[in-house]
Amino acid sequence: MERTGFIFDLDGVIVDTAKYHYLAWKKLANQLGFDFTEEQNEQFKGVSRRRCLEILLEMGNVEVPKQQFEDWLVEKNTDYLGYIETMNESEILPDVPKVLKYLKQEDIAMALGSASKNARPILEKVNLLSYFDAIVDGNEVTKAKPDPEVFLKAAEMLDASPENCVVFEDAVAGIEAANAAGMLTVGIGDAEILSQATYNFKDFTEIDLEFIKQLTNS
Ligand code: B16
Ligand code: MG
Repeated sequence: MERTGFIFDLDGVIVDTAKYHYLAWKKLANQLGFDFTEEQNEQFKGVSRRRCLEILLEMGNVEVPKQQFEDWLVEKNTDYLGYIETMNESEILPDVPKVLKYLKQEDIAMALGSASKNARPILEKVNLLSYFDAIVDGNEVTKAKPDPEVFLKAAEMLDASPENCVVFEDAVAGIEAANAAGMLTVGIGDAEILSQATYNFKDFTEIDLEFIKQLTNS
């Protein structure tokens, strides 16, 4: 079946912003009197900011009044924005431009499907915004991954039917969401963790253009 819509997650697929999310969450955890490890940060991948804070507070056994919760959300995001301020093209993950350029040249519709509310400024900073025909991010969805909403919306905006779409994702919740949307899935990262994906690659350096070509024609 011909794939007419290519949908990409952002954090962990196009750029490695997980490290900046980690630093900002760690700072907040330390401030609240407990540590937060990189291993624990794995659970935060693809998860909304609000849900991440809920999990963080559960980890630290911290009970919090509603307004304080909102303030910490703002504080974490302010720190995160400070980290991503200086991002540039050098932070695009290896061989991602190779694939985006090929698809653009072939006139294949592309969308971003991300849980992040900061997706647009990040794409601008790394100079990739112009590749995307549609951006669906954390500002546009009401139900977070693993709900398929983000990807179904992206398909709609690309005017492609879900079964004609392929999704590139690094998070378990993202693969689940794309599978639930009836799309073909490409897991980027650990194949064991992302075992529900149709195809698995460690990163884009493992993906050759022949594979992408097959997806667009098969
Ligand atoms: P923000 P993705 C996700 O992006 C991140 O993986 C996740 O760690 C983060 O909490 C979430 O975005 C929300 O990000 O705080 O910027 O709105 O992987 O779906 O592109
Ligand atoms: Mg991700």
